[in-house]
Amino acid sequence: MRNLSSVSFRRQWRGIAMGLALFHISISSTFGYGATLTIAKGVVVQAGEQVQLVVRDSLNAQEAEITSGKTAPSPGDWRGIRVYGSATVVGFSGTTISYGGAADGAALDISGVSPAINGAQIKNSAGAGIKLREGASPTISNGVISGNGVGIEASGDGNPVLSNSFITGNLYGLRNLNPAHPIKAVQNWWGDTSGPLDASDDTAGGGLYNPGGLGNQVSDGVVYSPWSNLIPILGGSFTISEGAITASPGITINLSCMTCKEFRISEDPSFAGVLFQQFTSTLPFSLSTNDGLKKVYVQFQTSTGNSSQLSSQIILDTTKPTVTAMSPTTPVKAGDITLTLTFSEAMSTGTQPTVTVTRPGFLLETSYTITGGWHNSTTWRGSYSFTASSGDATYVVKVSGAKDLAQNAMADQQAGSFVLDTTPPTTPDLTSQVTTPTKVANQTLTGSKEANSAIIINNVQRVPLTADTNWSYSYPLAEGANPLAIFARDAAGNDSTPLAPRRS
Ligand SMILES: [Ca+2]
Ligand SMILES: [Ca+2]
Repeated sequence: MRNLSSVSFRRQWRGIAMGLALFHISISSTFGYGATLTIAKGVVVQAGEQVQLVVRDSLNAQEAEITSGKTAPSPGDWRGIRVYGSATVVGFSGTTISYGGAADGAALDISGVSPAINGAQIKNSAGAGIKLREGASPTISNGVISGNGVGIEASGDGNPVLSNSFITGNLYGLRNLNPAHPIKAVQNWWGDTSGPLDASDDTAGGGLYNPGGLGNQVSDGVVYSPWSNLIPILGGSFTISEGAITASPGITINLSCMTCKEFRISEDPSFAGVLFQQFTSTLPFSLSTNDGLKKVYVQFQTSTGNSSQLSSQIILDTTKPTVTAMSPTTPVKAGDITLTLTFSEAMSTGTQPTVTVTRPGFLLETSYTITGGWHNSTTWRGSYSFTASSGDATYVVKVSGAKDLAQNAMADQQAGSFVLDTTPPTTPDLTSQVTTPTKVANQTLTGSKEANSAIIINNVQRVPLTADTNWSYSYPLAEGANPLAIFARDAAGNDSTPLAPRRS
């Protein structure tokens, strides 16, 4: 025997298949501080022959499996888990412990402490499934205790409580070695509606007697009545492999239930016309074909005919996303141009679209790739630094490769176009005579300009952008000197050189 205590301090076992534990594993505070082992959901611990997991401090076993390391396991392949009274925090939640109990031991042997054992499966132990000693008073609920030599064996004067559990297929169900100190075990399923077999008539002493019980056997000192006439539905749950959204109506349902015999699936909560089928852990299912939010209902049923129902939901989206808007829409001048694309729906922001702007040419078109990223789930922004040498033209924006949340890829799309104009307008002309000095406060200024340009006088747009080639403006003079800076501005925002400074 060898202790691996030093490796187990404050350790978490995660992942799948821990491999084989070849030696006894002791969780104990040899060096003066608390040793904690967490066995996380999904971990499989395979115990080598005669291995025992000894808990003197703290064990948090979640939905993990602790089982035989043999490919063809059988009861008694390993010893089991021994929890000593020194243990502080111990819990088993959804844990499966199987094929332990070698040497007439127990899969789970607890002395003097009272861990919560909820939703656990204790199966196929050669000896006891659970052994309770020295006042151990665990609460065992929603458990499956099956295929063991003895399901639960209690000695001492503890007050364990067993409820809503499935106790079948054990050579002996629940044995109380100290019947003078009864154990509370009502509302459990013992394998038959007739209840557990209690062949010992101790009714004279206040005990129970159920010689006709076809379920697992119980000893005196077990308060098993009332028992459950129905198999409890334990661990019933399901998930949809595809998650919250899918691009295809064909989905995969993953089912789990420890005690169910049958199930059925439907988008109809009344399951009209849907038959129960034999329980299986994975099943393909076809959603109704129209896009939208689908509610999926699963009903679990046991062999006693009771059922329970759960639902989940998934969005079916078979529609490819598109770009619905693009900016800029007006002409742009040289500089960093920000291109904004608006998509028809929330997008998968882990995927970047390929965005190019293309200048058509007689022989060869020129393309620039826009780099950018998602601004939010529906908006993508990128930029490119355009110069006069980029080439003035109408640029076509092409977008491809973006995907929606269901991973539908967009079709290659021409999202729109914009004009790059890096050429300033010609300097406007001023043909009206300006008399200076003057006593006329409003001077009408007129002249010629390039079509599609505005006239800016002293940094204020005085004449809006029009196709006209003449302009006129009544300029209000201030008292004193009125220097006039006049230039033209085109639609892209390019400014002409100003007219030579005038004074009025
Ligand atoms: Ca009895
Ligand atoms: Ca879509």
